[in-house]
Amino acid sequence: MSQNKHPEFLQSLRTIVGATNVLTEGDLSAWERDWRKREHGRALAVVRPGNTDEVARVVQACAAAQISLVPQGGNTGMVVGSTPDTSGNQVLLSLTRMNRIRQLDAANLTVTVEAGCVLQALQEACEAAGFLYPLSMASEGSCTVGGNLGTNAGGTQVVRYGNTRELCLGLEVVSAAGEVWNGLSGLRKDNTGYDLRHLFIGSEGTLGVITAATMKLFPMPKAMMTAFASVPSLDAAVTLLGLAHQHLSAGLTGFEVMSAFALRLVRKHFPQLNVPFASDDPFCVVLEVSDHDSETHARTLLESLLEEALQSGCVLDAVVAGNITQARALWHIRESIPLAQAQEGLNIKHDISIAVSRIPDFVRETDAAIQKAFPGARMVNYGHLGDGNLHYNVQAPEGADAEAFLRDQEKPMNALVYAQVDRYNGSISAEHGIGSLKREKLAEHKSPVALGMMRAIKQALDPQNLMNPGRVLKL
Ligand code: FAD
Ligand code: 2HG
Ligand code: ZN
Repeated sequence: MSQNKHPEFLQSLRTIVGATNVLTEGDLSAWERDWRKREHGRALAVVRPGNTDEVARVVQACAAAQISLVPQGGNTGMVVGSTPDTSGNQVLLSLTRMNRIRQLDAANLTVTVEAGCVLQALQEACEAAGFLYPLSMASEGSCTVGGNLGTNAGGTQVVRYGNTRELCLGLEVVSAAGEVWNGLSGLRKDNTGYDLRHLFIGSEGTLGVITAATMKLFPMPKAMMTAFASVPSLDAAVTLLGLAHQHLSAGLTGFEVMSAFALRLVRKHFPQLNVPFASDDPFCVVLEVSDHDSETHARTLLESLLEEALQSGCVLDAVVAGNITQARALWHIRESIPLAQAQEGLNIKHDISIAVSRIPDFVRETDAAIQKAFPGARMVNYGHLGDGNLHYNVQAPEGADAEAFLRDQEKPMNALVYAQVDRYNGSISAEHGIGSLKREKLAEHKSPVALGMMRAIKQALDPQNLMNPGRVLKL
């Protein structure tokens, strides 16, 4: 951090947001280092605006001084997109002071909320008013609505409610020129030309700063029932998913898969969590049913599904949570996998999507190719099977130096896995985004026509390239 750089500019920021909200000294690693500890950048200043007008004035000041900025919410992103580069010349714009729920419109089934609101705080406020805000993920205690929109986050309820994009009806955005676009209409129908909100959702802060959003709400289900089942193979997990769709239809609200090794890491690092089935069946599934009738009805549906699955052999064993505490405990096991991986050491992540029907073949083939090319590499395969989204992650061989593994093997490992993803017509980023970690890969795997249109949009909306430059696109 250099306090000698740009003194007049920093003074203008202090005038806009107040001196206590322009941080230039002390330990700023909470803002400067990414969650995975992949990069540690250096900011000119961490700036914490308190309202949309302040964001607009900060962006105007940056534009006038030709200083780029990086929007940040909870800094839980997985692809190094929310931290500054190492130049010490970027403003880190933290939205976390803007955390108000502006309006909950019960009749319209919408909530309008500021970008810095923590996801869990939003879920809880909606629940207190009798509504469900369904976006859910393990980082919900820290990630923010702005970050969810910036990355078009997915999570564990997408199979029923869709990802963040599908939940969003309108946005308020500060453009790269520092103008405020108020698109918080809350309309479910509005065909008046290009739907601008979709440009900003998933743009990872490269087109503008999202300051507020109007999001969809749902009636709170009367009952939610969770089961944890072991399955003999990924093919069986896919068969079970098909059965679950048939039995539960829109009542199926979660369907996650976890490999035996992923669960072994949870047992090792969080022994207090009581992972069911000590045996080493190849995969387990967490599935959830939500019901608008009654708990009895939900249980009957779930038990009839599991009965058929046990009889057909696609489920080997199953437990059904008896109450909400047990259900949370089962979900907690699944949600602890990324943390168990982090405890085990630095690892290579592949957040990929492939048509559900092709996932078993993909995994069979790719597992074999990896073991041939990287003997001993430990596959940590889990994820949102209901959405065709795997976290096809790789941990260094037992006892190996994880840092060296990452340094030497990440590139060839990515090349192998992403070539397979291409063969299977999949995506190299299902829900985490591109950030800087996958920027080069995007250029290799996206069509030149698509990349050309993306660059044209970036150029039109951010001609000075000041909004999170170097993320998503290589210009
Ligand atoms: P940040 O990390 O702060 O930012 C992410 C990106 O959005 C950056 O590019 C940033 O510049 C941009 N951004 C942030 N705020 C704004 C804004 N106001 N305007 C414009 N751009 C903005 N992700 C999933 O999709 N599904 C999961 O299941 C999931 N589980 C996770 C579990 C764990 C344990 C962890 C650590 C992460 C997980 N993530 C998951 C990744 C991450 O939590 C999500 O991407 C989340 O949406 C990021 O929110 P954030 O507020 O932390 O954003
Ligand atoms: C999850 O689904 C997150 O748990 C994190 O998306 C995935 O750490 C990962 O690879
Ligand atoms: Zn995920």
